[in-house]
Amino acid sequence: QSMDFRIQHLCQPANVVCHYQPMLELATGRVVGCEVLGRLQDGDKLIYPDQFIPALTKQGLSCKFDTAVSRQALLALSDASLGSAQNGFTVALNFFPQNLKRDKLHAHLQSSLQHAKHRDLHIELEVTEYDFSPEIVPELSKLKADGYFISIDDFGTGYSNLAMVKRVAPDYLKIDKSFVFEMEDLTIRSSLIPEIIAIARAVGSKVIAEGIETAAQAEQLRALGVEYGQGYYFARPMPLADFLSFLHKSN
Ligand code: G
Ligand code: G
Ligand code: MN
Ligand code: NA
Repeated sequence: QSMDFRIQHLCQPANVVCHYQPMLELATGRVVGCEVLGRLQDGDKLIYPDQFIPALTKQGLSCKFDTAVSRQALLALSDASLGSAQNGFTVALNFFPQNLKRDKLHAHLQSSLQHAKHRDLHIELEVTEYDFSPEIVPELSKLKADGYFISIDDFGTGYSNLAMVKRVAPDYLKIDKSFVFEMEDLTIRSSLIPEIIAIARAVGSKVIAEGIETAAQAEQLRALGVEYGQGYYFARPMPLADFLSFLHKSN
């Protein structure tokens, strides 16, 4: 099919564009890290994951893509001036589950990992709850022992087994944005967010809420004890230069 062919042609490191979305500490408003989101440059326009991920995975290009995004982001952030956020700045990278193998990760990212380590960047590896399966647990445990932070993304939408979640003891659970969107229409009693927070506490994880679009949501989440947040209310995912000026203005 022509879309598949187009993606195969475009999926080269030179066409990969990283956008960075700030992650804030809700209690202080400080930017403490960012999530890296990959796009593909197609002539003068960008194409977004929804449009290329199916073709990418179908054609076995998922590793090529994850590697190109991670390398570009780690090298760029290792070189950037992060101001007062530089100590322990957290870089969250999304990975397809098949690429979250420790040996594979080290083989593909070695020099960028060296740079990141040198700059004291904390690397957070995101796996969606949907992809959280028994086979991945031992790999996540190894990665955690190596010093990576692990987060379960889109939490609340998948089918994870809590015993498995507890075994990994992820550093972060990321509350899926659908729960944040519906928050204002619901009373807190009917929202699942307090239960998600309780699970996080039980397994020793901190909580990141994504999809925060209003001040009211940010405040409600902060009051519930959610530590970190991301969303359009603070900033959209954006190119590196814009992200760095946002960071310097905020902190
Ligand atoms: O910002 P946005 O529309 O682009 O992201 C849509 C989805 O694409 C998200 O679920 C995100 O996890 C996924 N995604 C974005 N960048 C990457 C990447 O570099 N690797 C992987 N595996 N998924 C990504
Ligand atoms: O699935 P994952 O959480 O990795 O991807 C995050 C996705 O959410 C990206 O597509 C990103 O652009 C999007 N996103 C980030 N903040 C917001 C927000 O406040 N509102 C909405 N609608 N989408 C958001
Ligand atoms: Mn994510
Ligand atoms: Na998510």
